[in-house]
Amino acid sequence: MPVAQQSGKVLISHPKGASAEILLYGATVISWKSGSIPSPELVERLFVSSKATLDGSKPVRGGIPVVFPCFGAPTHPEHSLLGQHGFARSELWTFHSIVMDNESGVSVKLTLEPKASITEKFKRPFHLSYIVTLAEHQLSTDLHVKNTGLSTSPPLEFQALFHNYIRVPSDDVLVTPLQGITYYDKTETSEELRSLPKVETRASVDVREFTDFVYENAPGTYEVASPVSRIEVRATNLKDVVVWNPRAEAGSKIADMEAGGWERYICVEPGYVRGFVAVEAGQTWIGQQVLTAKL
Ligand code: TA6
Repeated sequence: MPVAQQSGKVLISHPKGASAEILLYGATVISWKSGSIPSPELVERLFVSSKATLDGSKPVRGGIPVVFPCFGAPTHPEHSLLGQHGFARSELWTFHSIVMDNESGVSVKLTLEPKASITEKFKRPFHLSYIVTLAEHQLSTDLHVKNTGLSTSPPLEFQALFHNYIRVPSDDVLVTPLQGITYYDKTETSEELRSLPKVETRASVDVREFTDFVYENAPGTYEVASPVSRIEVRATNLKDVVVWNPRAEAGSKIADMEAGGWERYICVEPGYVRGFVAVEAGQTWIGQQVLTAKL
């Protein structure tokens, strides 16, 4: 059965064995099992903390949380009542339809529309569609943001990001290519220093130390390589990318982080988070990522 729904999840499977699970809460992908051409064995590619809350009472610690309409603490006046990373990851989405089901893969569509839990904090009209596609060695996620306002209404301004928790040994993972890219270091202790642009000098970025870097106008295609896995992240309309791992000092303070969890993932998060996307009334913006298992 390529698509099934059970206990608040959508389960999709590929004829050649790959699978994914999407929690309707937050439209959070909480599992992606895939092989690769050099290594066909199916392995879990995402990290979800064993202490993650999956009952819809708080955002999932792991998988692929959907960040919308703001990244981090809100900075736009229309987002001022929202929490960190916005509301998309902490609302119940609706399973809309099977978009594709053939030998090349399976696509499902989830939707989110204004409802009281949202409109009490976010006043702009919108419609979100989230399309998750599973291929033999790939998983892609497309976020469609439509400004459903009247033609006379102002543009809908937002940020969006796919908060990927990629399962790897964090002491042995390298992200390329980021050399020469401007970034903002959120590990700095003052707002002044956090706002200071730096330039990445390393040919490969590791997360052996506490890392929380927002790379601006980044290449859009990234390789996340470790001795045991290699994932390519290819982003469209997502000009920035965040690399995050809290390491022990910060990670041990995260309530729903399993003991030592920071040793087992890296967050490589394509997004549009420096500045805001502006979508005119009646128009739709699409941000996409394609994750390919290469090892
Ligand atoms: O994407 C990196 C980041 O913004 C970090 O600063 C850290 O806060 C992480 O997201 C997790 O945020 P969360 O709200 O899920 O605890």
